[in-house]
Amino acid sequence: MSYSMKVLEDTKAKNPGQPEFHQTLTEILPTLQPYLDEHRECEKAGILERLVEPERQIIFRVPWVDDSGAVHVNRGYRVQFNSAIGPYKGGLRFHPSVTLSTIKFLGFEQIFKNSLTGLPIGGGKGGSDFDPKGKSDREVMGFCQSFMNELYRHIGADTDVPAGDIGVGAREIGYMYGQYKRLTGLVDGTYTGKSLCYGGSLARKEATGYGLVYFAEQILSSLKTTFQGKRVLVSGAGNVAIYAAEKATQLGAKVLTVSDSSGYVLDPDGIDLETVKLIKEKQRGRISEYVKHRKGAEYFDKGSVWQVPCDVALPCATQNELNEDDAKVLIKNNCLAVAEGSNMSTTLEAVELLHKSGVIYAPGKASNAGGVAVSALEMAQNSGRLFWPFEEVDKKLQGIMQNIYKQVSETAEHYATKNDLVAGANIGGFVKVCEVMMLQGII
Ligand code: NDP
Ligand code: 2IT
Repeated sequence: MSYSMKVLEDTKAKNPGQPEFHQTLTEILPTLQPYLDEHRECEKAGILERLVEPERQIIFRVPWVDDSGAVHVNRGYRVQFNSAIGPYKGGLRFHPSVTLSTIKFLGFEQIFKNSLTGLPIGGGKGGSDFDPKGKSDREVMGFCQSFMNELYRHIGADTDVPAGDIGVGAREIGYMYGQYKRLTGLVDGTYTGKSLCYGGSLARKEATGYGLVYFAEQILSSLKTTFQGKRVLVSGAGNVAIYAAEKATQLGAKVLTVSDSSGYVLDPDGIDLETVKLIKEKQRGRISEYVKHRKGAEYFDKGSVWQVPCDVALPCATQNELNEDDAKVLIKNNCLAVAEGSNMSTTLEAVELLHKSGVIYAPGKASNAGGVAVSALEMAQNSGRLFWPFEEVDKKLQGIMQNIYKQVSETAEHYATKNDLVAGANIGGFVKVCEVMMLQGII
């Protein structure tokens, strides 16, 4: 058995009941073998055994009181996975489905993603099974303050810098950063995705979605085409989805769909983003309300966006939202590319099918790295007490996404096949982390 397969089997056995973590290990570890064959010293140094074991996992109680006076207890997590190349960096997810397995899969992916950005950030992730949906601002504040009462002692500008993810946006970050400041007395920018008026970076809100489209633009360019006139499917209607749809539209594409966990909207005239922003960013409403604002649009509470014929698919909601049956429909409809905005959007079976059928598939750790990249730029601005204009951050983001595509596609060509962006992203992200782990000794 190869080194990577052995570590895969051992790690799965050692971490039972963590299906999402097993899935990311299964996707990543075997693809590293060609590099490990060339670099036998990695096995001797136990690189993989150390990589799959988080440096630290923090699990804590988060008690809070709702508006009726009832007491609730949620579970909080921060998994500090790997600090080889910089402070732990990664978002916090608040969603009822969150378990240790979810946070470990996201944290493991983050190690490779952050390395691909070329910036000095390690991998971490956290969150809670708390559901902010339907809660009052006071309840969300109470929860965030309680969450910080424990988390604050584990984070810092040079140790671990959290950010947003599903269910954590500017409101939650504001409440958490406020409490962090109160408990530590520090105003050191620990947290990214902050509002602009207290240290946030311009273009951070847009960064993941715009970055995704900049990455997909590179894929289309390799096929000698552009976004102009393309039919694009976007799933989700949150931060990543909205700004992916915005940039694709700016580049001349027609975005046909958006969705949330209740259903999806098809607008044959192209999704109107002002309407989506009003419903989702201002009213915190459901996407079904879209059809009240736009004639000709239809709402479906069954099925998925992937049934709609398209040229490019951009999943931007959550993990495993695109399965084998969806992949079959995309292939039948001659879709050119699937680029992930969400993390691990696509099941392993669907990825294999897309790859075999020649649909170019970009894994999230490469194509959605724009968010964390601009987070690292926010950290840089905070430590320099600087504030860069939108155009400057956006230009840097474009350069970073182009570099990631180049690095990933060249690595794929060297170690696997030209369009195997999975192998390219995994090996591309691994090399730097591995080299640093070798240099820093057995820790
Ligand atoms: P948001 O909370 O802003 O939006 C999430 C969207 O996805 C909502 O429309 C939500 O619908 C939908 N969704 C969430 N969970 C499910 C589910 N179980 N089934 C169906 N739909 C679901 O989150 P983001 O836009 O920030 O994140 C979206 C994805 O992008 C996540 O996978 C995240 O990890 C990834 N990502 C985010 C980055 C960022 O900077 N924010 C950076 C890189 C990746 P509903 O309202 O009904 O729950
Ligand atoms: O998955 C991700 O990369 C994020 N949620 C963003 C992390 C960050 O630190 O900006």
